[in-house]
Amino acid sequence: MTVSTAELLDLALRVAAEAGSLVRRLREEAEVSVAATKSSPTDVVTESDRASERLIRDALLTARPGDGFLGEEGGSADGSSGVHWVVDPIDGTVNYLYGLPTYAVSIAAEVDGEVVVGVVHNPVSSETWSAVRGEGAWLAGRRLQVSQVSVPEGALVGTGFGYDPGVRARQGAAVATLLAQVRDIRRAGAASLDLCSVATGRLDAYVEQGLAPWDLAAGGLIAAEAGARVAGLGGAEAGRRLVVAANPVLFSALEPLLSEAGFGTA
Ligand code: LIP
Repeated sequence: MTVSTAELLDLALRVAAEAGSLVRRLREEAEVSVAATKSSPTDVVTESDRASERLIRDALLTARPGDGFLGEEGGSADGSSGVHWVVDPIDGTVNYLYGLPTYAVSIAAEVDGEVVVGVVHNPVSSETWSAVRGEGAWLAGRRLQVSQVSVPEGALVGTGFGYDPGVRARQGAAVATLLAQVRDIRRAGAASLDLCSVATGRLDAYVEQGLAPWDLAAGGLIAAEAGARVAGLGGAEAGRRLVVAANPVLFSALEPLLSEAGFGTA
């Protein structure tokens, strides 16, 4: 099927900006509270997450009624057009709950199962990253290029942790091993923004286990279109088991260290 990626990008940019304005206003005007918990008592959802997802889903499917939709907060819909939206209405929900400025609206469009458009919008910094497959990654009109750091000891590495205490213990042990082998570690709390930081050269690499499709879809395309290899270990695809993003030379240098430290183990 022929789909205009330019049309999908324009729609994603518009809707991400609208959702970003909504969640920022709710954060500034109201006391944000936990509406429910999910996989653990610390895996929270706020009414803002839900309101953002409703806005995004309604806007996208009103504009393109035949599309499919997958959202973190449960709003899913099958489609018939071949276009499927993958959305995190607020990525970095805990940061949002605490009033930390590191959260984003993440919107990706898949065509026949392949992510072709990605938009990540930080409503606090007013930064919007975007990418169309094969056409580069962009921020504020500037084409992005990942850093060229080639050795682990010179690499600033972003990471994150899941919500399950047992998983976190294993992830923490892996990060503790890696810490002595790299420049330093950063834990920002929003995967989509971590991936955009790799695309922008603000991080040299990113590694995290347990990401959901909506955490990865848009930011993964943006990082890849900026020159990063975005994958798991041993040739695996990036996914819930593990996501690693870095320029290809650094990726290869990091891979044995990540494996030996225990990243990606169940
Ligand atoms: C978050 C991810 C982050 C991870 C957090 C959380 P959420 O997504 O973006 O990378 O470390 O634990 O999963 O839950 O805020 O949408």
